[in-house]
Amino acid sequence: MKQSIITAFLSKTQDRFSEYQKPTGLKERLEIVQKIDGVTGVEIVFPYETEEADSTKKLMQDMGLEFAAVNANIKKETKWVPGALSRPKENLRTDAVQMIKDAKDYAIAVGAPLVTCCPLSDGYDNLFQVDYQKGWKYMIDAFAEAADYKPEMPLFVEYKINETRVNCFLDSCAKTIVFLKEVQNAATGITIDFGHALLAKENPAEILALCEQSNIDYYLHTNDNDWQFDWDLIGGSRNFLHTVEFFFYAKEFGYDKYFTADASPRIFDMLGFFREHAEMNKAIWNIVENLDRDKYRRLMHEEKHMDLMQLVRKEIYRL
Ligand SMILES: [Mn+2]
Repeated sequence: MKQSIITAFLSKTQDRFSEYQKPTGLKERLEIVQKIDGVTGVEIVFPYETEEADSTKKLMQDMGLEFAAVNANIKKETKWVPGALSRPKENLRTDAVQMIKDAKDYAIAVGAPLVTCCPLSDGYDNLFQVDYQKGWKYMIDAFAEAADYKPEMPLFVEYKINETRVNCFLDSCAKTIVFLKEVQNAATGITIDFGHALLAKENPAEILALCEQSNIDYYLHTNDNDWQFDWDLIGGSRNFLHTVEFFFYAKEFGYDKYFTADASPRIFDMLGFFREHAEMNKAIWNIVENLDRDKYRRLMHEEKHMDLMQLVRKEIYRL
C-alpha cells in the first residue's frame, strides 16, 4: 500500500474552542512526512499551502516525496462560506470553477495524479433556505465545467453528511454517484473518506463495491471516528473490523492510488500520531494480504456464514 498525509494537518489546526499544534511552513511539513516510515506522499491544499509550482515540484523531488493529490479548497474564502458551486449568483459559481481549474493547472505543473475537491459549504441549514433542484443543477453544471477543463487531470469529489452546512448536498456515496452520473465525465471520481462513510451510516467496504459496480473511480482517505462526529482519529483505533473489510475490498478491486491520512493529531504528539496511523494501516493491510480472499468470497457465495465468522475470529481477530 502507498500511504500519504494531508499536509494541512501537519500545522496549527483549530476548532470552535481551541487551537492545536504549532504553525509550520510547507518545507517543515514535508520534513515531518519524511520522518514517518511507510509514508511517501502528500495531499496538499490549493492554493493555501501549495506555493509556486516549480519550487514546490523541486522541493518534493529533492525530498523524495510524491503527490497523492492536490486538494482544491473552494470553501475558505469569505464569499464561499455560505456555498460555492450551488449558489444562485453565477459569478460565485464561476469563480469557484476557476479555482478548481487553477488547481488542475497546478497539479499538471507539479505532476500530481489527481485533483480532489470537497464542496462542504454547498448545502443548507434551514428548511425553505435554498431551491434544492436549482442548487443541485447549478452544482452539476459547475462541476461538469471543471471536469471538462483539461480532462487529462482527473477531478474527484469528496462527500460528507454535514459540516459546514447542516445538510451538505453531497452527503453520501450513493448521492455522489448520482451526481457524477449527471456530470457525465469519465475523468471524475469520488474521494471516499472512511470517517465520512461512517457518518453517513455507510459500510465503507460496501460503498467500494457500489463504486466498482457503477464504474466510478475512487480515491481513499483513512481515519476513524465514533460514527457521530468527524474526529479524524487514528485508523483502526475505533472500528477495526470495518477497516479490515475496507482494505480487503480495496485490495480485491486492485486499488493502486494512495491511502491518504485525513487525520488530525489535535492534542496528541504529532509525529507519534502519524507514525501510529501509518503503522496501524500497514499492519491491517498485512492481515488482509495474508487472507485467502478467494476462499472468503467463495464462502459468501455458498452462504457459509458461520464458517466466515470463524475465519474472522481466527484469522482477523486472531482469537
Ligand atoms: Mn477526507
